[in-house]
Amino acid sequence: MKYEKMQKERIVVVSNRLPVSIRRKHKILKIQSSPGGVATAFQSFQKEGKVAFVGWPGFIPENQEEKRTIEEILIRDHNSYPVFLSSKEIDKYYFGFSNRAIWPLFHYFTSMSEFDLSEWKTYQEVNEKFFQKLSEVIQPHDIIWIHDYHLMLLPGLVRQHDPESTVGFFLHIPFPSSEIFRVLPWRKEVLKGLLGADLIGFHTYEYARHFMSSVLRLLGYEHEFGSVTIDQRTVRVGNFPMGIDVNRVEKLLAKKSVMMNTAELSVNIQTSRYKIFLSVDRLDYTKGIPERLKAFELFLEQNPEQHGHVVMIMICVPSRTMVKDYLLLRHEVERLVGRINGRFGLHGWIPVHYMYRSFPFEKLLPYYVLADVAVVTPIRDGMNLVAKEYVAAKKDETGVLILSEAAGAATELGEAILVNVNHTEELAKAFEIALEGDEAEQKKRMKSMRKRIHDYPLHYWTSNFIESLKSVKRLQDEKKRKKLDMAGEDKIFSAFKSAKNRLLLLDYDGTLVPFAQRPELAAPDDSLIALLKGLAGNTGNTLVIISGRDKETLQEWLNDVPCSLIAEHGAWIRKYPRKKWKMERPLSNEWKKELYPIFKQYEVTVPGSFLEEKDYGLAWHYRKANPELGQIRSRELFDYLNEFLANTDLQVMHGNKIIEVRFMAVNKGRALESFLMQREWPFILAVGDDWTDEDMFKVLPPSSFALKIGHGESLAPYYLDSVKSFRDFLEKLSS
Ligand code: GDG
Repeated sequence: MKYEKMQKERIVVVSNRLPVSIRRKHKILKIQSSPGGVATAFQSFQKEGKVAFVGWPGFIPENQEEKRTIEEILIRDHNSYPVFLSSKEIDKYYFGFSNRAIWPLFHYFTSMSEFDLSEWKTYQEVNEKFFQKLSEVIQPHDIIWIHDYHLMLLPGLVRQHDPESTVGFFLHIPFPSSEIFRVLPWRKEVLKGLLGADLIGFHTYEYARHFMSSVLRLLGYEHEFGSVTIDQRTVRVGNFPMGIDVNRVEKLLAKKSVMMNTAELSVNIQTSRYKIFLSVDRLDYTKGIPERLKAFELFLEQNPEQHGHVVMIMICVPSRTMVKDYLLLRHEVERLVGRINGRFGLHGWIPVHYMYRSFPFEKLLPYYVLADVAVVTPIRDGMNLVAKEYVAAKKDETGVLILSEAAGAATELGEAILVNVNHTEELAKAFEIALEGDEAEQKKRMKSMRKRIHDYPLHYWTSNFIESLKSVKRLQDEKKRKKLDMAGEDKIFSAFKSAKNRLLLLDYDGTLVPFAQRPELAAPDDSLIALLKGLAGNTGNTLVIISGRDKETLQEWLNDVPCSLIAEHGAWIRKYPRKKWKMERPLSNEWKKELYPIFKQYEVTVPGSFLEEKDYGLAWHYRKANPELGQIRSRELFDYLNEFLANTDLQVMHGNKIIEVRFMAVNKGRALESFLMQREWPFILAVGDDWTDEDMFKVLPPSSFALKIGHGESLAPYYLDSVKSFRDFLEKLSS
């Protein structure tokens, strides 16, 4: 189907469900927009007609005619483009792969994850189906924002068909540690699918870190400053904690009907008589509902004086009722509620009020307002908006929030009573603390949490994500413009010619010579020596070769070239015409004792790899190892060393088939200081290929020229594809 063309920039939001609900009542279709959720985040865009939605309408039409009618109405009245799914597809893609494989796995319930090939296939097919619909809807300049774990292959599909498109992806649930993620049989396909996006957002920094670590370990793409470069395309990974629509909450709180509901509820639940504990969640095993009940039971056991004075109101919203584990959970919860009420209930007092139903938000809000304590205890939760809604509803700054440390929200709401939900005694104690705590202190905490949720409301999340997505796009465009073309070359050549004193700073491996199987095999060929001699022989030129290699090798290979040498990333300098090496600053080697056995273990267990000991560095080379094994083990070692060396002055770098540890204080930038200060340089050219060269680019005066060999993020304003093209450039420069 072809749709009418839009002229303005539009955000196309793709998610499993559309923000509308459809019901059939007495053979008549009722279509309603459902407020709340992700759709609210786009309200301001919606008013200006700048947003469209693609998703499943949650309804299976009876025939083609009904399908067409629904589609027409949804597009006309709700800017919504439906993807119709069959009941088999819903069963396998939604209840199956999404909710029986991904949901438990990503929440660390590994043993509950079921991996079924036919469900995975349907998941792929449904993602294709979403893509088909999207490709009918999408127009040039649209921004596509894909949501959540149901559609992790979609970014990749969009990218394959339209390499230029602008695609963002946001995951609403946790991204697990790579140890957990790799359990998934189709892990690589999922990662590749996600990496089709330009920006991938998570609720917390932790999830973003887990994702990047999985990308490194499973696909071998490294990340720098929160970006991954894939086939010359930069993908940014970031954390965008989702806020709530504070305005909507406040408006509702001021609404007469809500105030009346609140007053009425206050009488019904007898707030003058009881302290109210409240929990609100979908009935899901990740939400820690049995854990909360067991802790409440213990609390009642340990605090008989509270009998008849406290009530726990539990609102459990029916969810995924077709999945077996949810049914079992419901039985478990109802059994526990029955047990507690049977054990402690007195005439006229029921400790747990359990409601298995959902409420319109206006009816839910009074519960938040009246609750003395909100108990939010997920075992694992991407963010948890209930915690934030409770805080938003507490206009008078009373109330206490008990919050699981395993909810994403805990990173923002640190003033809550943070608990480990698996520790029943600790959780039971938290109930006591919430009741007995100092009121002034509680108010202070609530006040500062309220300030935070006001500072980062839902529309901030939306605009922040969209702005970041646009900025990645700008960055990608800039990068395309950065390739050194004829005009760029001419600019460098003419600056070179008109300057009398020129400083040339050239990295060695990956810049002047390609990488070889073993480091000792990358010796300079005759034509390179001739080229360097030619350059250095020109009296206006000061040539510095600046490398991570040991000083002996550099000396042996480049002794005849009249140039200065910098070895081990700056630990050693030999300034032409002197022949003696000088150490930049006193360094200790104590650390090697600690790291040597770790490196040695990798040398022994990865055949073909070897250890190189430098004066002030240790390096493990795996170029000659079995490529797959080398890749896997190197990522593991890199990750491990990164953690191991945190808070030390040592740094681990993952170079080209090499893992190296060196001093942070020693870097190519520092090593250049004395050269840069030696005199005024009307012309400086610095060239390098990896991130150790970025330290050099950082210290260059603004008028200098910097050139990166290869792709990837760089401070250098220009890049060239290969060593060969750089050698050609140098030939032209020296001729
Ligand atoms: C996923 C992630 C992440 C609840 N009962 C009723 C009702 N609700 C509303 C709440 C709240 C929302 O549902 C629940 O959001 P949560 O964040 O608590 O949890 P999930 O549904 O699991 O959501 C989660 C979220 O996505 C957003 O990224 O925070 O971690 O798992 O807004 O108010 N709303 C109404 N009646 C109810 O009975 N109307």
